[in-house]
Amino acid sequence: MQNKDIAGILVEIADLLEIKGEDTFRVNSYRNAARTISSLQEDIADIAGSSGELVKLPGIGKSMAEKIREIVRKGRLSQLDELRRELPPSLLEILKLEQMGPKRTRTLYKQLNIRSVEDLEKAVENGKVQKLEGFGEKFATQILREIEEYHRKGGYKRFKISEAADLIRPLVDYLSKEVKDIEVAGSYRRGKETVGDIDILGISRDAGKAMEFFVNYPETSRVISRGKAKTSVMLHAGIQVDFRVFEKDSYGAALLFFTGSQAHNVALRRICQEKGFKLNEYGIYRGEERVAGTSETEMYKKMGLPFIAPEMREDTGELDAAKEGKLPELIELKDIKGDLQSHTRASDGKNSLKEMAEAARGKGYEYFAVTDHSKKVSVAGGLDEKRLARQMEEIESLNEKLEGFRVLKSVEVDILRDGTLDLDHGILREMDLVVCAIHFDRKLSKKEQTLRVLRAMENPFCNILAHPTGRLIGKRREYEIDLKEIMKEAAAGNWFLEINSDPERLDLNDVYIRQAKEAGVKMVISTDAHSVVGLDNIKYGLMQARRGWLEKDDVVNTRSWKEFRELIKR
Ligand code: DGT
Ligand code: CA
Ligand code: CA
Ligand code: ZN
Repeated sequence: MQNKDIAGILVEIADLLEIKGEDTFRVNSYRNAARTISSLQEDIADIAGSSGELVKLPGIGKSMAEKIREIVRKGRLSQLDELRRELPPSLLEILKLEQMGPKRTRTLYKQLNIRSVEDLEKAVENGKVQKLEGFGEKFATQILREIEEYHRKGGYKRFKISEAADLIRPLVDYLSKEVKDIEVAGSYRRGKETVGDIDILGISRDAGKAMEFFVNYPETSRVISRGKAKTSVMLHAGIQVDFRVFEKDSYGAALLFFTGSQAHNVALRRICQEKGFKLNEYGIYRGEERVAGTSETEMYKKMGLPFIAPEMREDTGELDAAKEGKLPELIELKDIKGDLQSHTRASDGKNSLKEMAEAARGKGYEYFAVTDHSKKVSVAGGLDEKRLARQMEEIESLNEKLEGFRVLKSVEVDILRDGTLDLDHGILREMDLVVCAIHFDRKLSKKEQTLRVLRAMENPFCNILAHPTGRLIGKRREYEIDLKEIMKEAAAGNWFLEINSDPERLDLNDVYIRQAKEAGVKMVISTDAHSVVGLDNIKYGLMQARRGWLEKDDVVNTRSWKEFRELIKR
């Protein structure tokens, strides 16, 4: 993480606190710290190892130092996550407009409940903003011009799949009260890591009534376009939703069409043309006669194809595979027998070992690896050999009580700059499983970084390389590393690459997953949960695995612990 990224997080907190109306002194402490960090010559991440060094910097006190250490360690700050939950994140989009500072944003939010650029545009057009003190006609003209520019630049961000999921859940609940068979299509159904807009389909005989119900959804900020077949709205959260209703007979065709991807659709249309059919969102036609349309399966069948899972519909070879009967049998949630990365209160998790273990058991798993950080990650309360030994005893006594379930003694050990590990080999040898990861020195050259990882993974007790590229979606790029080389060695060396299911990471991503499979690499899907709730993220990792065409056999934590243990022996 670079200095400017860390400063950016602190500035965002300052902005949000200011919008919230916190006192100036507190707000400024974040701005001052951000200023110090961005003007610093050396890497703040390197100083952050000891809080003693940090507090020597101007404008950084003890509690600020703690926060900086948390950012360095996790790439994010829980305080910011909380603030974003408290205030609509779309307020920050408003702040990007030059005319809008935190004070103005706050006034409009408090007085007119303006939560997004969309809200603001509408309120200005309706003349509401101009009536407030300090805004006026001149402001109105300028801001409308600026918003126009903002739209032209395609100012809307893509949403992380988990963010989209949180917005979709209540919306689907709401729509289900009026419309039957609600389905979410588009990139969301294909399981893409980010979603541009939300596409929802439903069955209704009375489309007008369905649309009326849709636009009355309380989270709607603006109706973009309204018709009988399709209506689009903007939600307060700043994401567009397209809602379409169909009749039963064409519902399969609609679902197929609006799930996409567009490239997949184009390829399907070609197949239909070759067979003398016409394809659209209402069905497959021979002349005027509809010959398929009710279900996706029926549609594919008419084209001479088996059902293709939404995650594979990207026109990256799935149609040839389907024609040849060579589609993979994609891994499913029920295949996963255990989670292999998790943190407890011993390092930076929120729940105790026992709580995490019980929650994992409640998911129907057979085993569960507790992988707290090692000591190098001191900001996360990383464990040294002594504390780890104690935790291992705790796990052993817990295991005696948990029948048919096993907590694995494990650790997320840091790979040091020179490729050595952050813990004595003596203790690593005692573990059931060792997960290795990079959290520092991300800026090495590609060659150095690759050698560093390979050197670490040469250790016979290292089993899994966690989050292999280190990226955070929308926040931090991957570090330079030769993944091809890593994959080659992993395939030969009997160690595994992680698919980290944290929706901010999704690392490996879908493209790398597929490359890894082709290189003969086995992978694991882990949550990296820092709380009981985090265990649910497994579904996001699973979707990426499916997008990477993985089958049960490609994923090691679909094995029983007994088989698993055999497999990791080196
Ligand atoms: P997104 O929203 O950017 O994350 O990606 P999608 O895939 O959800 O794209 P979206 O919302 O524009 O459209 C949803 C699906 O509808 C898309 O995957 C395929 C289908 N679709 C939309 N427009 C067209 C089109 O002009 N031609 C074809 N063949 N399909 C289209
Ligand atoms: Ca979409
Ligand atoms: Ca759409
Ligand atoms: Zn990690």
